[in-house]
Amino acid sequence: MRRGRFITLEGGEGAGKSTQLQTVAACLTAAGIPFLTTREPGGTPRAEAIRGLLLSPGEAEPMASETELLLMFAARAQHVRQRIEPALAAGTWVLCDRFTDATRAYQGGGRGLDLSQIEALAAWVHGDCWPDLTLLLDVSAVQGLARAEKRSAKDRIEQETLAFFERVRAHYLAQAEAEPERFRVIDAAPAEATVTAQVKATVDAFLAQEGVHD
Ligand code: Z5A
Repeated sequence: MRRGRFITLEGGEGAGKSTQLQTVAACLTAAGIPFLTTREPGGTPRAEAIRGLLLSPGEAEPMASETELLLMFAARAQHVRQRIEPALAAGTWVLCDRFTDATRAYQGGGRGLDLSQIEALAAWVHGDCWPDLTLLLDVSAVQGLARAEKRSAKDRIEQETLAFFERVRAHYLAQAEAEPERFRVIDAAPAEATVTAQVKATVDAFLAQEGVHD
């Protein structure tokens, strides 16, 4: 049985990940590939409960950055063991809205936590289970926040400053530069149809590379 492939979508607030997840899903469906869609933090009942803790706006007690980091990895441990690894081992592809690159960007770039500790947690929690393909939807923090604001009330992390989201974006772009074989940077600033066309072309090229269209 050939192991499934692991595809992630990343980007700042309002970059269009949820929207473009549907584009990737349509490409996989058209190619006849069995896949599941999921998200982080979350993806299993326990991990979704941790998501609630992470995103509910703070009452009197602020959340320490270290607590935030450890809860992200607590949710991820559950998700990887219960859902991602079993699916990949069974030959099912996994299409996930965010993964550890988000921790690097938000808790590392945004919060300024020690990157070597994030890498140590990643190695402990998911070893060599890394995405095969990561689509980074890149848009300015100002444009992304404007889109996200139109959609819903702000969660705890969305209440951060513009400078925080600018650091997140810079960190994502640095990661993409450091791992060009895994990342594909998509310009997410244009209208939705233009972004969709870029995503479709990128996923189709990946499928060809994987021999899916042979
Ligand atoms: N987080 C973290 O800190 N560390 C971690 O390790 C992980 C996560 C895994 C929850 O993530 C939060 O957790 C998130 C990061 C943090 N922080 N915050 N805040 P999430 O992915 O569930 O939530 P999100 O980042 O807030 O996603 P989002 O706001 O839902 O954005 P999106 O999925 O990228 O965008 P969208 O929903 O597809 O689109 C937003 C709106 O823009 C919507 O109305 C669309 O119709 C519209 N849209 C989409 N594309 C376009 C284009 N091209 N033009 C115009 N309008 C568009």
